[in-house]
Amino acid sequence: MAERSEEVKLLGMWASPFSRRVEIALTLKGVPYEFSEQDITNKSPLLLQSNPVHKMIPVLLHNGKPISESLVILEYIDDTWKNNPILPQDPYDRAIARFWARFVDEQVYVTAMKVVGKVGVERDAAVEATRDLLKLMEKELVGKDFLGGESLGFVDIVATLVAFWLMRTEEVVGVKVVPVEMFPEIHRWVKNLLDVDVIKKCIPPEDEHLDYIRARMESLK
Ligand code: GSH
Repeated sequence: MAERSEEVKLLGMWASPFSRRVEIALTLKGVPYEFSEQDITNKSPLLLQSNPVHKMIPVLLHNGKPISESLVILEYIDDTWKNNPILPQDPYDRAIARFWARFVDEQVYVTAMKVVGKVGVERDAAVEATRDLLKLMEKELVGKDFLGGESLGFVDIVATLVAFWLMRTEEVVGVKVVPVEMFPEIHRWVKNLLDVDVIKKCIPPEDEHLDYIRARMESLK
């Protein structure tokens, strides 16, 4: 738990899967925080000053000190507030968790973005490439309730991007990237996630989120 004198502030954006990861981790730890909604089309001086390298949300301000990049922030939270650990304790298991987290961001997210950004044959190729990556995640879930094992962990928090961003985006784009027949384990995992109170509390409400994704896609045309 955060000490009373601690100041924890999250510069985030309600619809961002990266920002939601940080909210999940803070909520799981029971750390009280102030949420500061940022307009990423008109960045605030505080955001620019706190993350001068990437100029992106999320940024966690802990007693005024900024930490950027959601994976780095998650590790900082786990290192700072020791209750309800997010990463496994064993060094090998920690390395494997970090490996899959990077896989989600560097492979799945980057490839899935092309499904949104491309049309025609290029989109079809991006759908296939995303599915090839998700098949690896599907295999990881066999016999497990969560990517972290028996309970929600680091990789699950990171992969909420697949559950609540990719799987909502595909609805808006109108292309089923993760069909249940092809990915039964991923769909079972999404159900398990939705049974976790912290997740229920921390994911963006579906209707508003779908409207947001729709509007954002229109604005990108
Ligand atoms: N790798 C970053 C992380 O994990 O924190 C990605 C964060 C990110 O993509 N943030 C987006 C952003 O701030 C919002 S979802 N975009 C503003 C911009 O690109 O200028």
